[in-house]
Amino acid sequence: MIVGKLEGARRAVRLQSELVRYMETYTTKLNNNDITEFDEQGYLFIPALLTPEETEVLQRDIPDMLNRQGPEVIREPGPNSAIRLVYGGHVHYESFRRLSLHPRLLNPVRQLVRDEVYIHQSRMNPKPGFGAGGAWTWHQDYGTWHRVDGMQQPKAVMTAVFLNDCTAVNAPLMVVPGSQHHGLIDDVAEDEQAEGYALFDIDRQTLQALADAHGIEALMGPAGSVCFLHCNIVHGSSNNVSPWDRTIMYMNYNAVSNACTGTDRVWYHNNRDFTPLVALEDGCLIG
Ligand SMILES: O=C(O)CCC(=O)C(=O)O
Repeated sequence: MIVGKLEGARRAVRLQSELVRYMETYTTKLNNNDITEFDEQGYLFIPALLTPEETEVLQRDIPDMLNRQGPEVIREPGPNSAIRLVYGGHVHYESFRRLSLHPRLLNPVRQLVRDEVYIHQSRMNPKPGFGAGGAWTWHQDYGTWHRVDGMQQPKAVMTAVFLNDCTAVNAPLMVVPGSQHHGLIDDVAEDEQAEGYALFDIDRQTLQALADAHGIEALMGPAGSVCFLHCNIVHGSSNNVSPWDRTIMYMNYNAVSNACTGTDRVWYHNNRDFTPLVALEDGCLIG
């Protein structure tokens, strides 16, 4: 079996009627079943929420992002290593600014958070192939945002926008469904490898218990898929030994009523502009 092509999913994407259905549904709002699924599972995965044309507009800016030289670019440990993260794309690139205001992201996020939202941070994780893109140990993003940025409540949603196909073999993002119900986990250690960003690794016993109780799901789908993730969901990923890159853009939104009180980190980690975001038109990426 050739894994990594996702032909079935792609065929579905090509079906115009299917596409129109997605766009009409998600431009306006999530239905009650979607919201219940998110509240129970801690994530809501929508395959091909962006069309191939829209996704291509975003993909075009990846090479330039990978050539940036600023402190917002974080490398894997070691000399001449690959890029692990690029923060702040929604400020530096018009395409990602539009993505951050896209109604197919913003409207669902507002519904899931039950509030107006602002961008807490955005980051691209390119996870290149041939082993260059490193693993992510199991963690909760709220762990960092609460401990470091002073976010008071877990009223934030991460959106994972797939810029490449994510398959079983190119190190997909993995989640422990329902783990957000356990709240902020205290059994953590600050990751000393995490230079240029902060990460709190969940200890093995806790992860074992959570995984035994809830299982682990890999998030897979074609480029353009989007997953909305509760900020307390436990997640991680392995390194990418396949030949295919696995780039995900994370747009992370916080409720305006839950604005962070910390001021230690720079804007691209902890954005201090809490102005409620206003969605653009649905065609904003290609218009
Ligand atoms: O993209 C991945 O594989 C994991 C990234 C992640 O966990 C994070 O940025 O918090």
